[in-house]
Amino acid sequence: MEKRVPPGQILTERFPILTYGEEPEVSPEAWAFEIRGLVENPLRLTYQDLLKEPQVDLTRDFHCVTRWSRLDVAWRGVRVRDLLERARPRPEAVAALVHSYGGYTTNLLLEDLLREDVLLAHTLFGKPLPRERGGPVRLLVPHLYAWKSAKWVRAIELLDHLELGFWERYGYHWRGDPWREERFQEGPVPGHLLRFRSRKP
Ligand SMILES: Nc1nc2c(c(=O)[nH]1)N[C@H]1C(S)=C(S)[C@@H](COP(=O)(O)O)O[C@H]1N2
Ligand SMILES: [Mo]
Repeated sequence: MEKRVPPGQILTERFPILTYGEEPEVSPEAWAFEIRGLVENPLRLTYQDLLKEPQVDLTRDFHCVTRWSRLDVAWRGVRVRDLLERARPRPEAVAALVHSYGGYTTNLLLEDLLREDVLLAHTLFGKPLPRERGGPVRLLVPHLYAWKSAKWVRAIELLDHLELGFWERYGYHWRGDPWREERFQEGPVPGHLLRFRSRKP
């Protein structure tokens, strides 16, 4: 049997809610999402637009870096990869900073966003995504720790370097793979990913 629980994680039947700071209030009518930065074709979607895109149902395990894992969470949403293909990232785009309503951010590699199970999720267990879960729409990145799954997602900004997000600036790992226990950043972030190394003087 395939191992389901990453090292150092404890299973919970509960599904805790983890939000740092205020919970933003964003109605479906007010919600809009953008892909911007290093793309040929910047893209903007409303909630209605999102529902017209091809829909994907996914059941995935959810791993929080604070050591709880919840198995078999059922989501529905739109593949980020499909939207990125339409936005056409420029060749120099390697990373993204994800922005949420309320100011939360998290960084990802473009290749992590292009995985087929990365969604803009609007439905959880068959119901509209509740506000406290990031409704109307959150990012789902199930192969990385859950802090990457930005709630109340507002934009993906493509960049030619890694710009650290909210928790990453506090010392969380720049990538966050639960199977490698990438919880905290020990040592420097790989230099080739950072702006000050990628820009020639
Ligand atoms: N905008 C925003 N997204 C966020 C967070 C947050 O504080 N703000 N917390 C992250 C963390 S640490 C986790 S574990 C998951 C929790 O998702 P949940 O509250 O649906 O369990 O959301 C992530 N996304
Ligand atoms: Mo978390």
